[in-house]
Amino acid sequence: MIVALSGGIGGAKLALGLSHLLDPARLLIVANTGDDFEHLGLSISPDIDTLLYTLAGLDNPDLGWGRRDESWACMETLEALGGETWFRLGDRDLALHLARTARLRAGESLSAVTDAMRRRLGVGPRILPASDDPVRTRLATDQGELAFQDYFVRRGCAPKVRAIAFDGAAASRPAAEVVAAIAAAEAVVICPSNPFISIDPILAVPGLRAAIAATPAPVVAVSPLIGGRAVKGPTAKMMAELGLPVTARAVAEHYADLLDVFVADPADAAALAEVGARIVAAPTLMRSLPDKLALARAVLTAAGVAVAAANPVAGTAR
Ligand code: FO1
Repeated sequence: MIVALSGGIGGAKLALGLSHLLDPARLLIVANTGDDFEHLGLSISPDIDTLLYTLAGLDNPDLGWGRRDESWACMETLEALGGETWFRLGDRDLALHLARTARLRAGESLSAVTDAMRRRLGVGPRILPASDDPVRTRLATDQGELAFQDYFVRRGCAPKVRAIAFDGAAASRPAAEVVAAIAAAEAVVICPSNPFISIDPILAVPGLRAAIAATPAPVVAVSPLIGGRAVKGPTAKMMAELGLPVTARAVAEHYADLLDVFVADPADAAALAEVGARIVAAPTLMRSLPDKLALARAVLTAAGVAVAAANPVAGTAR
């Protein structure tokens, strides 16, 4: 079993690449839930949904979130009725939130609901939240304490971040199977997601960081920065505001003792010489499917995992 920790768009891209190289039963994706929130009476889990849509081939290539072939009739109508439309929910995307919210209200766990949606959308690899208990990223900023989506969407990541906390993490328990899967893994992959708002909320679930530190499996992280710049999102800006050097090295050091291997873009690999982990240089910008396959292959090879020949696993999203 390869266990991949993922949040946001970059993580989902590598997860897609991995899904093409591994039989579905051999890949477990652990999703960040720190971005989750209740909105318009709906339980929204953006990073789970980005994974579901990406692996189902339904992701919106322009937005990076939500569904392709979307319509916005509900948002337009809600606007006319004076409802909140700052968080854009497409008509088809809304159906997923309605289905999830109904099942959660009926008492199903987030893991169970996510697995039901995965099967309905024809996604092969399992996707699990890091925890079924609520973990919510909150940011202390120059505009006060902000909930994640308020910071990220409503204010467009403009506030200056001073500190990041994960409400509920201390009381949260890892989702069933995640700890066992990590302990028995062939490899653990930390995807090129924002370390602070996508990976740290996963590592903040008691027992998960310890499980990763203790597993005999190689732990391989992929840098989300290229040449000191984030591929997408606020990673670089956030690092500067947190007083960290905006470098791949600072990311590797952030994961500290967890890493066996750190995969960085050739632009950064040279400056990573004496970092504790073994450094592997590989192009980390993923625009096309071949890019995603190549990085996934480099990651698995770095972890010593034998992968199939060039032919992608049949029936997986493009
Ligand atoms: N991101 C935005 O920047 N604007 C939006 O209106 C927006 C809506 C949205 C709806 C559903 C969903 O699953 C994700 C959505 N996102 C939106 C992305 C969301 O903020 C995620 O938290 C980011 O992708 C970071 O992981």
